[in-house]
Amino acid sequence: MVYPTLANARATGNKMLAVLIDPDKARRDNLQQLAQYANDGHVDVFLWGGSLVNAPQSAYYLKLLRAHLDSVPVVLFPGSTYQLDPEADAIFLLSLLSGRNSDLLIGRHVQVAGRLKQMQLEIMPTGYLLIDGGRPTSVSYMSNTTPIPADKYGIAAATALAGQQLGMKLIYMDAGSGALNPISPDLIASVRNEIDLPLIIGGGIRTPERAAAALEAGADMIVVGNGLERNSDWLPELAAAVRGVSHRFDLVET
Ligand code: 1GP
Repeated sequence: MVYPTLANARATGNKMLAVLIDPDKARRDNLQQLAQYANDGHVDVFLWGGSLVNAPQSAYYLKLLRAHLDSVPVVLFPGSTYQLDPEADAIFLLSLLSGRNSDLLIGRHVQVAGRLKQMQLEIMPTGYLLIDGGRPTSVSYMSNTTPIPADKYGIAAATALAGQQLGMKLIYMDAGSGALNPISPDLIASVRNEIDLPLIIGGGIRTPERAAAALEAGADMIVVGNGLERNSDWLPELAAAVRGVSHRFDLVET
């Protein structure tokens, strides 16, 4: 089960690192290398999903990744209902709370509810918030929604809180894949202070420093996709930065 680990991260300050793989951009050698890093203890969770579903080999690549992993879970982060796959361990069942597109708040969920039940994945109801990352991203375009402006801390915090009140189990704030600017520490801290749920932050995190800044501001798990797609050599350094923040939390606690 993935959720207890996330809840524990929130409770203890044991920070987590997720690597996002876009099935459309997956490459065999990169998947194998990422799996190796994960088996060596550098990755806590893989996320699997993207905006397009062109690649005919997507299901095959997910199987391949699973075959190479010892125990690290794979969570679906679906950009489309076509990305549901029973081969994964769990799913972030996203409601795009920052938008006003009813299809992404409830419509598509209804379409696939029966199918999802049959798959027996661990389902994590997720309040998903898009934050402006300095340039239009695939997800804002494809979802036909406007991200929350990067300096509207109150709106972001109120949106996350509404998600918690509606029964979401976690909040994922995303500047979108390839965002120019990651979500600022001040905005992360504002949301963190308003909710009790695990908080996931992604979009534009391309350096260990950016990862550490998001975690120190209150993220429980960060997500890195784009920055590892072509070159994953820096993953151990990234993982060390994540562990470094957890360690600092330990020192504060003791
Ligand atoms: C996007 O949060 C993820 O949904 C990851 O973003 O690809 O910019 O790392 P990047």
